[in-house]
Amino acid sequence: MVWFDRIREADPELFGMLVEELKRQREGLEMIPSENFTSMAVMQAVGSVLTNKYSEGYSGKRYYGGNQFIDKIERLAIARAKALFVVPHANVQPYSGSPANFAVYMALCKPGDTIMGQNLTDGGHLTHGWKTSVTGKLFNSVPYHVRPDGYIDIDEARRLAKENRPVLIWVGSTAYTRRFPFEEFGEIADETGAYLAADISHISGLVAGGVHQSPAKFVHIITTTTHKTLRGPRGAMIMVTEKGLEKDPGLDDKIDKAVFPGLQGGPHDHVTAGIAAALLEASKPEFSEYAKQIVRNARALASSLDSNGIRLVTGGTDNHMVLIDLTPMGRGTGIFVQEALDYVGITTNKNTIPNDPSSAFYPSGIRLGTPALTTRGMKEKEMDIIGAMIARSIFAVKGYEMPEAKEDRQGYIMTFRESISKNAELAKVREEVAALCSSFPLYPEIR
Ligand code: DSN
Repeated sequence: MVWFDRIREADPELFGMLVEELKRQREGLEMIPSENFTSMAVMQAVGSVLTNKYSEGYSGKRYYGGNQFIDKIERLAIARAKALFVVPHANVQPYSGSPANFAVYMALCKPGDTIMGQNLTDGGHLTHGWKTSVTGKLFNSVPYHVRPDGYIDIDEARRLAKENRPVLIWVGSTAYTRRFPFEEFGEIADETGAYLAADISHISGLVAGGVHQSPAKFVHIITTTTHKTLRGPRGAMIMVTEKGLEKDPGLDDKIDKAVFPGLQGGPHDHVTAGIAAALLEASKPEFSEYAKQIVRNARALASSLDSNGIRLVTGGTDNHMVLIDLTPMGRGTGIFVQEALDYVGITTNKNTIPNDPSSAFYPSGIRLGTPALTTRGMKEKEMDIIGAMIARSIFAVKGYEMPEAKEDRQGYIMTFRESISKNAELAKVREEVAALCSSFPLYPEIR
């Protein structure tokens, strides 16, 4: 198969860029925990004729004609989502995670209402009420935190919920490496009358594969993106649970109306087809094995980092993610480590850690994940090697620390960037990364 042949003919400039990105994905280690490699089936669904269609509304109730096949495809995606996550209602139209979460607010809250979510710098997500997100501006956001050991402080969450009586509580986050206490949050919601929404964007593939507890019994609503551990296209879903319908029999309708016409226009039908394809894949025994391997790999990576002298938030992981605490290396060193790792071909992201002594832009952590490498076929043996390579890269840039004075920072970063290309240890790791990647071909069908 020659994948980009028509683009090559029609638009050589764009073709060149696509080829470069494919090469980057093939020749590097993709370790951003929210990224993955979809199957060719998912990519073909997303690149299909469905991108041509408009279909505002829902199956059987559309505003445009010609939707007889779109209706079938959307119903298929919904049926698969309901079966996989064992819920009575699913909406597969949200464009991505942030609009999905905002639709939940639109369905349940009025401006000024109190909401609760995990604090951003404690691992939470922007859309769970952080001050720079519209969700922190429109609503009275009362964040809960993690304890000094890095685990969610459920006692604080309970106390804050009782004191503040939120309309909506979020459980789920983007930089948390332990099991989410869904059951305890369910009790808090029951005790305070709040709606409880689980945002399982990061772990939905682990839930589908049976390696993380499902929140379905404990929460009213579940949101998830579809492109992280679930390994589908970029999109999202909102699901309503049995518990949600018991609390509010009109909740399914409220969610649907909030998505359309409340927030969005026409659904991205090509993505809906990709979601349907991914959900079928996720229902198979091979996917369960994949999910288990993601977690085994994350544990092996954590153990390798630990034995190579790298400190981890909470000391390890229960899921697909590891959060490195770089504070022993100095203040605000996440940017230096991210850039050094980029140089050697390991793609990660700098991230805040709980009680970060630096800022969100120059944080003191690095977030790593194993979903994409696991898709590529890597196992514990490779994680052990990769953990050691990451530790060597971190120590290779030890001593670089973000200047206190803001005006000195850009110049310092420029000097650092120049130094990377002259660093002999990083050059060695870069060669080792390239050799490792060449043994795990990515998308061999694409040429
Ligand atoms: N950008 C996503 C992540 O990386 O976790 C969250 O929105």
